[in-house]
Amino acid sequence: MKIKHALLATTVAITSTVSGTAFAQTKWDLPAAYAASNFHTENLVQFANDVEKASGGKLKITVHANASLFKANEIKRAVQGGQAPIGEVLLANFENENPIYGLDGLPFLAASYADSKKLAAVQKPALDKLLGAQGMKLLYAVAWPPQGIYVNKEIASVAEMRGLKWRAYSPATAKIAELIGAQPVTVQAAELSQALATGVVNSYMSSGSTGYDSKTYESIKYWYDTQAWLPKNAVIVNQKAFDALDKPTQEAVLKAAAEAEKRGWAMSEEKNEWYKKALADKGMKIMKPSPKLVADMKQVGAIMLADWEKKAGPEGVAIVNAFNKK
Ligand code: PCA
Repeated sequence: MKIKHALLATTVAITSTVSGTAFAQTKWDLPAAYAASNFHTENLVQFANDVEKASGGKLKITVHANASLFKANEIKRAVQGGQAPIGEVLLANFENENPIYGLDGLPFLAASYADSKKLAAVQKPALDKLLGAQGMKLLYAVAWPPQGIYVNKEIASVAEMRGLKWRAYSPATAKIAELIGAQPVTVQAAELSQALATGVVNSYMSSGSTGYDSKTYESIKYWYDTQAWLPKNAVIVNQKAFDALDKPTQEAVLKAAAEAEKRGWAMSEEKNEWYKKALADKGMKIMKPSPKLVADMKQVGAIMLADWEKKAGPEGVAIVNAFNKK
């Protein structure tokens, strides 16, 4: 592990251009936690290509998909400590560190793309401040498609979900299990296929995207399209690594990041429809949740928001109020 991580340190190599002039090239490894074919990862690769082009080859970013360098929960700390100069994280995974990170992981606070964009805008200054205090910088954030319920039987209410073996990916998804009487097991996306295949879990909430990537349709037949929340992936950079770049390269990174954010949101919305069709083609039943199931889940959301506001205090409440006014 030590040797592998040592290789991640920013490397500067002297590269020759076609014309023969030498220039310093910085190489960044970018740990990411999701499948190479996932739209977030594809967007990251395009971001990396754009940076390389716009910097005239001065900065080369290599994306390492599927948690191959660091586990999902380790990426943030790796970027903070400089073991990785840059990385992609799921913000909601870090709610226990600070509630602000978990704001977009709360059921039914922001449950459409439009609301999710508004939430992202009011959350951003707080995220910038938090990450800044930890020596990092937020480059861009993109929402996953809306979260629904994968379950191995038909359900019409939360009462019918009691006792399910529930895969959680964040503190909030574990809390949902607790509130509905299911048994939470935390499993990150890279290990989800195996957890499903071995029967460690038989239910979870996530997007059509992760159901497709993990081949959930091989063991679970129903997905209830509850459209409960849209958690965001964020690309974060170690501030010192960023500051070490020359000005034009920094600008190239920021410009490519702004474009990646815009492109990523569009991809997410577009692929949401595609993933649902793809799941149905694989034999999965895409279900409209019953009014009772929706009402039950909204109650879960209300409890979680109240808890969140208590933990987050006045700063958090102010952000939620600003969102509600938008
Ligand atoms: N997929 C990720 C997080 C949210 C999502 O849609 C996962 O299930 O791990």
